[in-house]
Amino acid sequence: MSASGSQIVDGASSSEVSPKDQARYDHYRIYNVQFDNEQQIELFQKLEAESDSLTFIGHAREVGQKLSILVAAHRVADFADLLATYKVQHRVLTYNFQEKIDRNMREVLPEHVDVSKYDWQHFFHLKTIYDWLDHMASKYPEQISVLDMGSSTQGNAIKGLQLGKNPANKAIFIESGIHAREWIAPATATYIINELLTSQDERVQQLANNYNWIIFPCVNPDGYRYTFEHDRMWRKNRQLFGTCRGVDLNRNYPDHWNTTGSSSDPTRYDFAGPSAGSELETQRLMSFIREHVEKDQIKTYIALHSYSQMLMFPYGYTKEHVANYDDLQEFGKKAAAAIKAESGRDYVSGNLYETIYPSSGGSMDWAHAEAGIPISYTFELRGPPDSQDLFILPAVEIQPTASEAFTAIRTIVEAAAEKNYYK
Ligand code: 0X9
Ligand code: ZN
Repeated sequence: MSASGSQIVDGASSSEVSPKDQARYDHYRIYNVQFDNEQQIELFQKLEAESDSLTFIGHAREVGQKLSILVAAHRVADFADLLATYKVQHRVLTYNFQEKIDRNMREVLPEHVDVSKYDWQHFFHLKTIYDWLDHMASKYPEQISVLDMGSSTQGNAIKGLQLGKNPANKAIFIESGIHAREWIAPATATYIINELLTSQDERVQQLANNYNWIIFPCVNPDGYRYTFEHDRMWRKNRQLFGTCRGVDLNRNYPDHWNTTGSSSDPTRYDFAGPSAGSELETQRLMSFIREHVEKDQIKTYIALHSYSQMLMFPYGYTKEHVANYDDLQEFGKKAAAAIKAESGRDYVSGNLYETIYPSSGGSMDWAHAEAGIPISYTFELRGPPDSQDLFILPAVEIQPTASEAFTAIRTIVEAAAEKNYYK
């Protein structure tokens, strides 16, 4: 090629500004389907296995089940034809998913924004969240220490805070952001930190004084960064497997690993990994818990996710009941009632297997069964199960969502205290 001709430089023409390497979802539709018979279920199981242009939010499993599916623009005609041919009940929830993403990206403050701008009306990059953690630690040196689990697969720190300095107190552990695209989870974790440090509410102050809190807002930092830079819908970590990437870290824990509701195929959203506990992020969290569970007397483990508005306890891998099932059920119901009273939102409570879907290798099951943490929950925060936004929650909902999540945690902890779990 001649020096004056258009040259290929880094895969793009040198005379043009190259567009960013970002996944786009223009005219992608969200369908919500309902299965009325076994034939439809088989059809959709086959469809999910065959197609990488349909993003299933869950798997087709049972009659009566409703499922949201993100359909690529070029598959819309074909997909609509299938629905008609097999008489599948459905609704279109969203016609152009990219619009949701565009709106959401306008709600992000720039990465290098000053931490004084940190709030719960915007979403924030990993760097800003970490700067804010450091800022809070320097503002409240008596009550806070900065924690670092170690680095992720791609060398990002997994940072958190420990709040409360009375070593006699029992500890509550909050894990957040294991799924990259669930941005409301890290935002909720920082909201809780802020409330514990600044709230004038007596109930909150009691919780801050009577318990130590260990909070990691972003336990999948590589995935979280990737959702800002390249693909808003990324879920897993960024570990490389030949032609594709990512382990679902919430399928990677060594408790009945890869037995149900997970995949052995690295192209899938719920890939369990090549072996139990294979991922650095999983190992970091496990070592942290093992090191601290006795030392810091961690009695409560809360994992924050979205969406579907559910408060779930173990197990995920079996419908068998945990030893303290009745207590966890009672605390969950109380927490859902407290949310209803606060915001009017409906949250469903129950064991994970029956409430959302069977799934193995989740952190909560491991925390409860292997680490012996009696009060363990996985929260699915807003929106509702038939959300038009999927994981793209509007920023105006951060504050109310985080507030109701904290209300649920408070309710659970107070109810568990009455039953002497923290004695
Ligand atoms: O599938 C998941 O991992 C969770 N739902 S999400 O939409 N946030 O991805 C459900 C809970 C996971 N299961 C276990 N903890 N076992
Ligand atoms: Zn999740």
